Amino acid sequence: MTEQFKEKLSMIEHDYEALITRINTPEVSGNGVFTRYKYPILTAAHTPIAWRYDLDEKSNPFLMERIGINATMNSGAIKWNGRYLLVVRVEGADRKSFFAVAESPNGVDHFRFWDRPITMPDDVIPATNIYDMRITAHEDGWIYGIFCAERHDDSIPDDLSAATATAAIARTKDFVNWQRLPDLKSKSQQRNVVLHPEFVDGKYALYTRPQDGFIDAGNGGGIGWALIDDITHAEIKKEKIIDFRYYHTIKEVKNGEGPHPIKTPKGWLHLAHGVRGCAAGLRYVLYMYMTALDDPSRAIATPGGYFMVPEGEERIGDVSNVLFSNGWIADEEGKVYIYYASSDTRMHVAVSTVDKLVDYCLNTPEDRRTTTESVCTLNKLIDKNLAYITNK
Ligand code: M1P
Repeated sequence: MTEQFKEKLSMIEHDYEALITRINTPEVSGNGVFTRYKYPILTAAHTPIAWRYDLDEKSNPFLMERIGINATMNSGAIKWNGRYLLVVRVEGADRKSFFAVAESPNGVDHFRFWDRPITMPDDVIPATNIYDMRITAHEDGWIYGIFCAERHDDSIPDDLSAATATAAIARTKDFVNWQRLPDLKSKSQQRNVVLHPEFVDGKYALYTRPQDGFIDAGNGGGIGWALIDDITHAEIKKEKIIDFRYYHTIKEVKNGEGPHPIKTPKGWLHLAHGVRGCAAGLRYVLYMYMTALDDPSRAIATPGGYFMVPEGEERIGDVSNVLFSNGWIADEEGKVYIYYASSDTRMHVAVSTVDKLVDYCLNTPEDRRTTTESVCTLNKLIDKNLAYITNK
């Protein structure tokens, strides 16, 4: 190895280690509901050097990157053997996404990718692209990953952008070896499908997102719910909408379940994304809702408006003005680590607690869907505060 090559390699390795071991710090300001952290937890530069460079001087004398990585985004999450694991959607420069596990000892920094990406077995009909895995440690003992499998829509052969979205299902015990099950059978296209962690009426339960086309939710209506007899041949026979879209709200155009809900003594906490159109294109924000413990499909709290929106550098990326979350972890102490991607480019964490999120859901006024009602809601709080201040 020449001195020059050695020097360049050690610089690359040094910078990489500095990035991986960088301490993340909580942002001081905020709304009290959650705390953002200063640095993204995963970027394309966090992917291992051995994935991007050919380290042999003979075949790569200039030590240039050979395989470009474009983004690290929409990640499933789970606490596993005491470590915070993300199943990251890594997108190559070739626009293909794949899954790779990154783990951290504390949930907010030191995320390091495992040596190899996940080799996901293909379905009977191989997909062109797979992405956005939701992870569920189900009470049946398996850890499931449900993700979108995208294929060209061959019924429109002349349109190179025509695609179909299907929910693909796989399960694992160790995140290395995955057993692929048949894709979910559904009358409509599906994306953002999530497995509920418990049996409901003795069946597997799915949050769904029926959609008319690959992009358009169309008449899909919102986030759906379906009970599944056999997860090894999953088929939606009956589907109902449990979280509707409405005109002039943050979810007017589309919505989709995020990670599987967190069980709390007061109900199931849900995180989802809502999409609206504007002159700048589509705007993706995160919102929350809660459902009943005895029936996870029955809403008991629907706080109005968004929970989180893109801020600062989060606003800019491959698909700007997007926050998307498909992973969160509630740990033993009641802390909640919300993992979210900004603008389809990088991963971040925000930290809250189960108690705060339940309080947020139960006490944030609903969206009553007109200006008059919003002003009325606002005045109620002002009246209460004025009375409180006067009587103090
Ligand atoms: O580009 C924003 C998001 O668009 C899609 O989400 P949805 O199906 O809700 O519109 C997905 O492709 C997602 O990966 C992406 O982040």
